[in-house]
Amino acid sequence: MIPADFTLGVATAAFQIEGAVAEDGRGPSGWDAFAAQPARIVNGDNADVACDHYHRMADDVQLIHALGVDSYRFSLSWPRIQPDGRGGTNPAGIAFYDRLLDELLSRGISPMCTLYHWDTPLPLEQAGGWLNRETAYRLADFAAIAAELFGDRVQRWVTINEPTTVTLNGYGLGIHAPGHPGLFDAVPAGHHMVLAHGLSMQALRAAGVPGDIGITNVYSPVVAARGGFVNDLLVELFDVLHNGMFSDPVLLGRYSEFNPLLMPFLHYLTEVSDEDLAIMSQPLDFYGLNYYFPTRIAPGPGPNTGPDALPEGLPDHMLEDSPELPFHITGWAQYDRTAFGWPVAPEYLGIALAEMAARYPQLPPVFITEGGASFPDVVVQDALTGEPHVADIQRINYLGDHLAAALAATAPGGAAESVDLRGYYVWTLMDNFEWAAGYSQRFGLVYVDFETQQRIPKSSYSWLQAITSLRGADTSAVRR
Ligand code: PNW
Repeated sequence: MIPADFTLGVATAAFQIEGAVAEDGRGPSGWDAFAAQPARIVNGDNADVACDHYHRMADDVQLIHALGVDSYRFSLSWPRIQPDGRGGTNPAGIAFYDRLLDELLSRGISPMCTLYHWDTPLPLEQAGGWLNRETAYRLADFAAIAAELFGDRVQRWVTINEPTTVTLNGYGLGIHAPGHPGLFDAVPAGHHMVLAHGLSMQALRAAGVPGDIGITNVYSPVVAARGGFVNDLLVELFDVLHNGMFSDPVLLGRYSEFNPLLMPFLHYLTEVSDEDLAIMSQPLDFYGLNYYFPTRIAPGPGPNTGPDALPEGLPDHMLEDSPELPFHITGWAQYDRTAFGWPVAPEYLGIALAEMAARYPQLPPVFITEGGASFPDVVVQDALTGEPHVADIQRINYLGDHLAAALAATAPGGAAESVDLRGYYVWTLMDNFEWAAGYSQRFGLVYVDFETQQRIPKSSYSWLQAITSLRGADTSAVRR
């Protein structure tokens, strides 16, 4: 049963849906520049049009309204509001978010606003992006601007979305913007982002915004493919790099104690002061957790062969064949996989919550700020109505099983019973620009025809509608 007061929402990000990248005074972002480089994005796609949400915002809010969810998580496009990432603001960009917020509130949808979902203004990217500590202070300035403009209407603020992914994909592997590979650079980039979280939170608090404030981190439980000392060490190392490095400073005020060498190494790479750690660890009103899949790793470079092999043609970020790294991500024969190749393992969401509870005794209330899956959705004519239809049964199962796992784990007697779980936001409202995968991965509850911009609610949309209206009642019969 889903408690009557459990928040259900849908999430998006500005760069992935808005389009209109050169309109009404929006400045370019690092992601625009990255997508314009050859061979960066699947099929050479870019986000110039994306879902054209900038022009279709009111219709899209109507889709959220008809869905019946309580809350909408969206992100502000920093270069639309402050095109240079410093200095003056852009009235037309501000007006767009004023309209969006007013539209949401007039329909009774509670806004959750992410300040930074990866679209760094290009001038800041060119000045070093997250390698440059200055960027953290620029985001804090932007937070103050956003607080002043929108603070009266935003119920929940997320400072930064998934610093992990920017650090590991953008800097470590170089497969996301800014496309800057190198683990040694990734570490300072990560530190500056978590610092930016703390500084932005200070700015929001100083402005006295009435809304709650949190950060969103992605969490992937890490397990060893095989037993043995080296494997266990790898698991710990990957767990620190992927999970701990971003949640420890926020929730514990220190970096991992996993390895006594790690702190000196971190200090060698970047400036980490007690003052930084104090800024990073200010108390949160809530913690945002994104969960997609667990990670199973083995020592040595790929490629995977044998029964655990990953399917062919996966995006690089699965690390399935990374000769430059001392480990690789392996397949997982017992699990189904999404179109991205991600294992469908709902029980690991319960494990993720239990691990969070064990690691962080002071964990504030938690919102799962993203969860969802890409599947090869196809549009068919509905047999009864003749209308176009997408029967995405796998997505319904994914969402239902994950929601059930999260609720069971946090219920009395569950493995994560101490976690105060407040809600779940589905990633994502509609198919959109899936970063390096372009338009090749569809995560939406609503199908988007990127030729015509037609929106077709999938079966999962109707399912979530039903689930939402049945909160407080026994929904086990409609879960599948
Ligand atoms: C998240 N991983 O990114 C982002 O917040 C969204 O913008 C994105 O569209 C969504 O998940 C789906 O990808 C992730 O490899 C990127 O572990 C990569 C990973 C996880 C999340």
